[in-house]
Amino acid sequence: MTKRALITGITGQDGSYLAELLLAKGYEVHGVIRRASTFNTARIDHLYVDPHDPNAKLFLHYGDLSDGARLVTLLAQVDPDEVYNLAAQSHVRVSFDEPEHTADTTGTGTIRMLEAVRLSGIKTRFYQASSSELYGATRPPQNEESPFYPRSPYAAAKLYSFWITKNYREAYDMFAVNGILFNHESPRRGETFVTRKITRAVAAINAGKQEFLYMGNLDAVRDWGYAAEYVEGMWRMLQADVPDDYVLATGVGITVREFLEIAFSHAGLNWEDHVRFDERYLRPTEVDALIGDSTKARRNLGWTPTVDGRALAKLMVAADVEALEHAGRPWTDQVRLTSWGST
Ligand code: NDP
Ligand code: GDR
Repeated sequence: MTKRALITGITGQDGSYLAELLLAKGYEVHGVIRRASTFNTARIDHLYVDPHDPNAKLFLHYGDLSDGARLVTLLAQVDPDEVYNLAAQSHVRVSFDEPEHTADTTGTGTIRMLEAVRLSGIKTRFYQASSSELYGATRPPQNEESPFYPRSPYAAAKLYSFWITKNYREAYDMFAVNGILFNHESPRRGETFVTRKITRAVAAINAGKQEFLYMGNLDAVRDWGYAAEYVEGMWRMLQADVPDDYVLATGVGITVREFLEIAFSHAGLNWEDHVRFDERYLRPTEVDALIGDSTKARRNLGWTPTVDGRALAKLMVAADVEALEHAGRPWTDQVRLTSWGST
């Protein structure tokens, strides 16, 4: 029997890798996309086959986490075996500018999804994209037993989503799990997150198209892993015998400053010649250090990450240099680069 999955946030970084993974495993994949005035499917265009083609396995549907009724009709129509709730306003700095919108999408959006599962009467497994931002001010290393201390409107909204997912597991006996994922990156990472902002700037400076890069707090420590490996962990959580919550992390923490050093030197550049400070990139409350302990996922799920932040800096610089030299190339080329870079 072909398994069916529904992914919210399929047009994002993780959604695109997860869709690839599930299609490769033989799933029929349904993605929720937002109606926009311009195309927003660049990350999944290489996977798309005309739905009239009998071999089509990827189907896209309009929907939005702010529209609960639509989520009910969609879940009833698709009747998926697995639901991956990846959609969110996912930028921490932006959540201070748009706290109410962030609460609505990143927080209330999750209860709309869970209620849609319940009200549509379908039997499905549910994955919630929880985050290491939940730990906030808690000192590293952080694991499933560490206390939560959110430090942004984004993290507070994700905290609600974490607990409501757990509550639906206990209250309605749903197979609903939280993946508490530490930062994970790739050549498909959104351009305003710090790693991709740096690697795109390195490529532009290397090509003589840019001179300076304006940055905020360089002392923050993050445990950066590789998105393609993290979506495998999401899938494994939904294949387990018992629903449970898991941390996914590499266990290696480096500062933003070190990521800068590695990224610039990979292109033969000195970061100090090009990086300038701009206070607009500071956050009213910062998360100083996140370094995860993923022992539980390694032991119970057999999940083992192989790419850490230092390797990622090089992999992503190589991908952005290549992308700039061959503007307009489709994402498939970046997939090839990604595989190459991770070895
Ligand atoms: P992205 O920001 O790349 O993607 C977010 C996705 O959510 C996009 O597809 C976006 O659509 C969609 N979306 C946003 N708002 C809505 C809405 N109201 N209704 C429907 N769809 C919406 O995030 P990532 O892929 O990096 O992350 C995936 C999830 O995992 C997010 O929930 C994020 O918060 C969480 N997370 C991410 C981590 C990371 O390091 N990447 C770590 C821990 C958790 P569109 O393309 O139209 O904007
Ligand atoms: P984060 O990712 O907030 O950890 O959330 P981001 O890459 O935005 O910031 C990481 C750290 O870098 C510092 N920083 C800057 N950040 C950005 N974006 N731009 C800058 O110019 C800059 N200068 C310094 C930040 O202050 C921060 O300390 C990501 C998101 O993917 C969330 O959705 C996810 O839940 C968490 O990771 C885990």
